[in-house]
Amino acid sequence: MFISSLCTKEKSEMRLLYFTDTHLRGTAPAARTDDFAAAVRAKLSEVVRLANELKVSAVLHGGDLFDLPEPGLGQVGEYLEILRRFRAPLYVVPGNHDAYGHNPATLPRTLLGFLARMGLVRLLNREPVYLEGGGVRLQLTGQGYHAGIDRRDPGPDYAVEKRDCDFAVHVAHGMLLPRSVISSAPFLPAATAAEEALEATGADYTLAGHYHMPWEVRIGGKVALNPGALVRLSAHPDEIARTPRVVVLECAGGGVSHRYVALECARPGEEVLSRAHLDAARVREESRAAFLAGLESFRGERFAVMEPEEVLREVLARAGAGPEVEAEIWRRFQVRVSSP
Ligand SMILES: [Mn+2]
Repeated sequence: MFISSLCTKEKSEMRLLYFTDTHLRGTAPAARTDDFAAAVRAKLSEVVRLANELKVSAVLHGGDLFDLPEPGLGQVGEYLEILRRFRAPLYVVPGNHDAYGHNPATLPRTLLGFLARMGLVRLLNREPVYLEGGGVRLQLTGQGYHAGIDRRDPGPDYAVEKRDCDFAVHVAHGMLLPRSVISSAPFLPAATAAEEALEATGADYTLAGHYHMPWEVRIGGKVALNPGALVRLSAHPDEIARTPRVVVLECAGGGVSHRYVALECARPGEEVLSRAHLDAARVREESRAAFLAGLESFRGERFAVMEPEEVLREVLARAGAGPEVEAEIWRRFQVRVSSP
């Protein structure tokens, strides 16, 4: 009797692992100075090891699994080999980068849609999935990115009804942010206040992806959070300063809680991100502008057209070269033009 109740208590728990915005791709971002592919492989391996060690019931991904609808399969194939080692099913909401033109209707012809067809990932939508284990019944829903998200009432995208379960978790790929962040970032084209979403939803946890910086809002017993992108792609100072992490949700003893796990393999931002490419791009832009300005003055002041023959004719006329020199120049010009 005592032993059986102990066992029940011990078993009465369920864990989930959540990570987001992996942006898997075949090329390295310009801001990265390290062996990017090796860094991504190490991160994914650590996440898989953690999920398997914790014996999670499901792994959740908040979208932008891929950086492109059809990323390079050589590199991404290596990443997927690692992700296949999750012992628990991998649930994903499609992010804007996973689809063409940010349009979820294009998913069937994307890599994410293909993986879902093959049964290698499961796409989460508003149709609830119920996970049961250790005396816990958990409701899982998702909302992928679409053109109207964050441009309408939060209800249809961020609010779910909690039905016939102990805990409800909703995963969404959209610009869900704390009010304080929205008011300090007026450049955002559209955003939804996490506080409003929490008021509207029945979910215990609302897990967001899309914004790459981490945040968390708690109202009453409900939590909305974004652990931040798993992979740092830009050299924004905030990106350099943060450590990529995942979230572990634990349902136990009648309650649900979460903790962040920072990736051990993630190196300090200064070691893997550089702003040098931004400086290089600025210098390139300046020299391009200078070149175009020079070209414009060259055209305007000296030559009406840029046809090589016309320019050469003009130059010869001004130089006052004799007929022999001119003939030789035209001969050489012809040779140059006709050679590949
Ligand atoms: Mn993203």
